[in-house]
Amino acid sequence: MATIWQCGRFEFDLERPILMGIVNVTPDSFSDGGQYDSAQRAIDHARLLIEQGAQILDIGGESTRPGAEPVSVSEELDRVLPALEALGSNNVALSVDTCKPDVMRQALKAGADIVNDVTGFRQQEAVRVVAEHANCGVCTMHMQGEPRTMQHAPTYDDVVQDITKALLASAKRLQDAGISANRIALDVGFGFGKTVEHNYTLLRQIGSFVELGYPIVVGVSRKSMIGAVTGRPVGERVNGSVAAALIAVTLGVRVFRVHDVQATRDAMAVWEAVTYGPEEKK
Ligand code: HH2
Repeated sequence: MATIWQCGRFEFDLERPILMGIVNVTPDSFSDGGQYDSAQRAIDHARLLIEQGAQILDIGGESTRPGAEPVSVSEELDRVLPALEALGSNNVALSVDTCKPDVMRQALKAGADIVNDVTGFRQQEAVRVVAEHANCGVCTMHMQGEPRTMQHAPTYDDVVQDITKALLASAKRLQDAGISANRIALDVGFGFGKTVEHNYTLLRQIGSFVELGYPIVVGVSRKSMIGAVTGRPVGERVNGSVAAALIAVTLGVRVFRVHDVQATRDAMAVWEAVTYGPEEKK
């Protein structure tokens, strides 16, 4: 199991769980419903997530939900750069959620510590951009197909084996370009070209991904796999999402991409108290 994750200015000790708070600077993300569609609102929301205990902010300017409108490079930069600039002095790592090499390049120049690519660095240019940076973290995620069509009958021979192979191939491409293994985190990509059954098989067996030796990022927060088994709409999936994160931490996952930082933090505090002994907070 990985013990550290090198992310630009930060080196995360993966003994303890790390929360990556989601900051959407998009008018159309499925879960915020456009609430944080301006940079200023996103920045205010990010500050709240920091107070609640986020150690990483994952800033995204393009929704990846099925059917979302594509966004140009300049529009995406207009959304994410003000947030990166405003949040750079908060002692929190800044991640940029993008699959565009030009956005990655500008975001890294503006101080981003992590590049999170939901397409798993499919574009060789994206690999080059992160390889040129001395020590940024990278999160490479598995997605079957393209966002617009990925939920049309996704199929696998063996979902765990197939995704393991794809993630190891992605890590190898990054390492072949000169990125050290301790900078690379893997993410199975819950909901990205997966049925509810696939998602729960992956969660049940997430420990086998932990054994690959890279930090594993889990992003299940408010997703349809939570809605599918609770019957709850997006705004009422916090309890189910926290339950899934808690299951993942017991299986060795240490990095959680979440909307509900406070609720997840509290659950992790209880897990840490059981695992390491209680530290009382006044
Ligand atoms: N999920 C979304 C976006 N980025 N990145 C990683 N590494 N893992 C994920 O599971 C993941 C991700 C979902 O994106 P979107 O549909 O825009 O919704 P939101 O950003 O509100 O989660």
